[in-house]
Amino acid sequence: MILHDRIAEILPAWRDRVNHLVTEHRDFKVCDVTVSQIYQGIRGVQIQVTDISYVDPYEGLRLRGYTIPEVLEKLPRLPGCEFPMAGGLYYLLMTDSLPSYEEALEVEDEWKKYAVIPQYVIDMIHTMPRNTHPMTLFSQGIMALGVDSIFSRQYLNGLAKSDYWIPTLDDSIRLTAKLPALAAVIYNWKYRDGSVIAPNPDLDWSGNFAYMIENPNNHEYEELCRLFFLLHSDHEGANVSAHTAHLVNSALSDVYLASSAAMNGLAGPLHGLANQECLRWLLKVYNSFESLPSKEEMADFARAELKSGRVIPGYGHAVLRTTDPRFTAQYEFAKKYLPDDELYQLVCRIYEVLPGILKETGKVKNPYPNVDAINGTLQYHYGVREFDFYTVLFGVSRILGITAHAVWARALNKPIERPKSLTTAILEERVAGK
Ligand code: FAM
Repeated sequence: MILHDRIAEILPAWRDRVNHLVTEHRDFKVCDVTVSQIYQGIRGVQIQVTDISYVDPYEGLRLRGYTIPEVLEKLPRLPGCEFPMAGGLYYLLMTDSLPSYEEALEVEDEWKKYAVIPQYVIDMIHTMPRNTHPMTLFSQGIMALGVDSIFSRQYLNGLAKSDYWIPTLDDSIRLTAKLPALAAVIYNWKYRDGSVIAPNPDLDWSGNFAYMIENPNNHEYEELCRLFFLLHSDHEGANVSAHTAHLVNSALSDVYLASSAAMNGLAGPLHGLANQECLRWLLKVYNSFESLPSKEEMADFARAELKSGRVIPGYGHAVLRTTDPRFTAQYEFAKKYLPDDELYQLVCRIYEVLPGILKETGKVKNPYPNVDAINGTLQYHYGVREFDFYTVLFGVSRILGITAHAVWARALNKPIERPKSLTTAILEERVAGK
């Protein structure tokens, strides 16, 4: 397959670069770790290398070196579509180059071969209690698909270490192929009549999700899916979900196990679940006013929230120090497709006043919006109003990046991860100079 061919072509040069660093500069010190970092989430400690994506504090996310505007401009799109095919994005993440139109289509065609969800997975989901969180169902579904792991089967048969990446890529293509259908099975069962709608072979990977949930605004919602799935596909290698997948996969657990574990991390309120909190807050603001608040009213509301010790969801970021370009891309989408939507207008009003107010606090390092400040508004507009499902959409997209990290970790022969933990007493002795 085209992804195998391209990776096989570029892999020797990548292995040479890594071998050179590890053999010629093995003792070069990358960074120090302080006591406070150990106790505060290993924040800022440079523990990972990944070439799939990088988050620059001032430019935001770069995918394989390309900024979000560049990716949106350069990736191939289907005729009549405004946003790129996810197949082209996956080619970019997996290899280190932009695909041609034909190459992007080839990934899409490969996905179509494996897009259908086996009946046993549907049955498993349908036997769960109705109140099961959709992220639990998503994680379970991914694990259940893993019975067909090619990596796990070949590993038992004595696969050479230098070839681990090949069945990891096979598994990655088969898993990612099924994600829109898996998400649609969960959505239709949790919130609709449980119909299972087969993927439409005439549609691309992203557009198919809109089709399988029978979204009435199909064309525009398909476009939103193309944009959303692109924007959420990766965000460096050390956030909770990416790092979890890397860790689990480093034990040679296959990508189904690793991706499922990643989704369990993404399901946390401090990570992927944050987007539903943002929409909840936006609706709270919306419901507090009879109409769109004036700038002064909005400013008073925000100051009162801060005074009562609450954080303003959708604003701030651990790494970014500017408006998240993923926010900007969706903001532009809304400006074009839903300019009269009142929630979108509220997003604009908040964007006008909130950075100044957060700056007044003197402590918020990034007073600008992150991607979650608008994500839910767009889904809500198109009738996807089940908040607890938003993280599944995030997960569908993020597994594109996670599997690309896994393929490259195996291709570059990264070993099992095993950092060292200390005891409080050891730290106390060290700071006392003993
Ligand atoms: N509203 C109020 N206070 C905020 C704030 C916000 N939006 N963002 C940061 N602060 C406060 C923060 O609580 C901290 O206060 P204390 O010193 O009193 O503890 C201070 O400003 C310094 O924080 P920081 O260094 O600027 O941010 P952190 O790196 O600690 O935290 C966030 C980053 C994203 C957790 C934080 O900005 C926040 O809580 N934002 C609101 C929730 C949110 O939007 N989450 C989604 C994040 C999204 F990008 C994602 O990962 N899905």
